[in-house]
Amino acid sequence: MQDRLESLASKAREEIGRAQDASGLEALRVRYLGKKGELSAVLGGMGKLAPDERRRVGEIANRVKAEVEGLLGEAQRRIARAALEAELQAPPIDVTLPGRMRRPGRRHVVSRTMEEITRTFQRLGFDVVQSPEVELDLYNFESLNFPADHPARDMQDTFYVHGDYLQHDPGAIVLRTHTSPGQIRTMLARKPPIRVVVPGKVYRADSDATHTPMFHQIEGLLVDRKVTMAELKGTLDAFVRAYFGADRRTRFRPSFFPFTEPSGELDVSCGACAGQGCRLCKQTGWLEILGCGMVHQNVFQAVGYPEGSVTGFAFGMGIERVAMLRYGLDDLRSLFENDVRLLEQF
Ligand code: 2NM
Repeated sequence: MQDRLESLASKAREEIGRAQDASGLEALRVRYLGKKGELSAVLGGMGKLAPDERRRVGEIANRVKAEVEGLLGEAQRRIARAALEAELQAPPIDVTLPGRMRRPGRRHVVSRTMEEITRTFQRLGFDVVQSPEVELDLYNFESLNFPADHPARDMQDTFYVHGDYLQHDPGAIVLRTHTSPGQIRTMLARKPPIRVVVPGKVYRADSDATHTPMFHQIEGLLVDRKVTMAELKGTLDAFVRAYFGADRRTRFRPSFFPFTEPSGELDVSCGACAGQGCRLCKQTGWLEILGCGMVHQNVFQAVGYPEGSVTGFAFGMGIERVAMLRYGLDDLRSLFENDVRLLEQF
């Protein structure tokens, strides 16, 4: 038994001396001193010894155990020292190196333009309303005084989700072709006086240099008793000067829309040439920016406002078009190609 203890001690000296890392050392501690370790295995036979022998072997066992514990502690300090040394020898971290820059993104120019225009109308007292992009024919066309055979209702122009345009079905479901159904919904939900703008995406089956199947609009509506065209002109004039700048002039021309009578277009003097004529304004000195008019009484009737009880004005503009005029872009599609070289410029 004494021999076995001595050989255990010499094996432990050698193995612990060779240990290279903390986990290897822990495995050795378990193997020699653990409950089911080698020392326990040897001492398991002590019960059979005579009392004298037992005392003698016990003393040796205690000495061996103490030695192994000492060796383990020593080896642990040696390994920790080596680890620190290795860390100190490694190439130092250069704390003066610049960090890896993350370039911040930015809002898309269309989103920005929409937000700026929306904010301008908010300052003029308009509420901002959201409305569904998937819409009933009833709200997109029927309530807006579009006749059953109006070309905008054709499959060539409108995306039908459900239903057939040939049936002239007001229950048909379409992707809204303008945000006007948002104004119909507002009139159905509120009582005059009403002052709202509805910004958002609209969809038309159209695609070329100046048209994309999805684009953005903002439309406005003001309804009250005895609203006149003077207020329409004054409001849109104030918007143009607030958004484009105090030095810009405006001009109204007659036009036609099913949902307004009379209807008009608003031009703003060209900012690139101060109205002298250039490429941007096609030598006219004017930029066409929105359509507008006095809301047709048939529209009020469709939302249940008694004939003659109120008047109002409405207007609508294409965000992409305004952004192109404001920033001098010549291809609408460039706004949707997501080329960062273009997007970064705004
Ligand atoms: C435009 C031009 C003129 C318009 C009319 C309405 C409603 F719902 F009140 F009838 N909403 N938007 C309107 C009027 C839109 O866009 C060029």
